[in-house]
Amino acid sequence: MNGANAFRLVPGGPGWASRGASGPFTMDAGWLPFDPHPSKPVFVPPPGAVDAHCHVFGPGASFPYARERKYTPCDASKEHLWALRDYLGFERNVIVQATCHGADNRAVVDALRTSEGRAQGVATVQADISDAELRELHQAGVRGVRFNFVKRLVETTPHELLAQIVRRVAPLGWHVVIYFEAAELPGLYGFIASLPTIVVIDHMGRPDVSKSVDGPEFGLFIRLMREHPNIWSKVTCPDRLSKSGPPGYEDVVPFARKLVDAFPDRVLWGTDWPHPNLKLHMPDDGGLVDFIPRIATTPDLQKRLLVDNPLRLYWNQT
Ligand code: 0GY
Repeated sequence: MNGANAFRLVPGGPGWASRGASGPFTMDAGWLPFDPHPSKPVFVPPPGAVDAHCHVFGPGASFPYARERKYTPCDASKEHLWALRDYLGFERNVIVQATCHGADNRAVVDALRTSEGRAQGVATVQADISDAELRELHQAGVRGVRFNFVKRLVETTPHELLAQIVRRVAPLGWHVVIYFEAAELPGLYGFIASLPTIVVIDHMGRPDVSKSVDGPEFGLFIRLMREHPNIWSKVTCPDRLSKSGPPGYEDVVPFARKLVDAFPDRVLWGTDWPHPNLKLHMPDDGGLVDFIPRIATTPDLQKRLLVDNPLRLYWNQT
């Protein structure tokens, strides 16, 4: 993209739409690529805003997808991510390692290293990772590890192995990001509560939003956060949780708003771009940004959610 052929990648513009997977890979049949025409949001994020949950996929020709993956996505490059960041009015990203790359963090590390300090990351590591490899990830901007308990995405890892990983990364000041579905929380409660680091739970612990926000299922999640001041939540992915559907995702609002109101200093927000594994609809990324003021209803709550909290956790800025 240099010289006479230079053009600026803009969401919805030339070169934006997904071309599928590259290299030796074929995108899964039925896979929905990211929105080719995201809207420009009406809500303007405060200066310094961070998209604290997003991914890069490949491109497969440069960063091969993992052998053990459960899906083959569309390529979603760092250049696309930076263009989306600018278009949506954000300044920084937290890039989370996705399961299609297994424990091979090269695509994320490459994005972090070339982000000019505007992206930090969350990696997937195995218990036998060397100290030198951990240091290298830290130098690139990795500040957390992700444990995934969603059975359609990964094979189960014993808690003891995960605890070993925590013992390795805690001295670096890293936190643990955990992805599970609400039905699994009773079985995971003790393990999560035992973790000594900051713990960030993806997508509000994936509540069943057809149940009451004041009922026992979400009540257990609230109790986990209330009893453990080291536990944070991402108020992300209305598109994954909603049964009422787009564009309003009305049924998700009470859940996210409850967390933002109760724990304003322990919530994060992100697009989840490029939205892996959605089969029914692909969210409009601009529409997701316009969801923010419905769950963080004052400028103060919006600033904490989008700026203060992620800068404290990922950039060590208080
Ligand atoms: C998400 C959600 C999903 C996928 C992954 O790492 C992943 O593959 O996290 C999902 O399929 O629910 O947060 O990206």
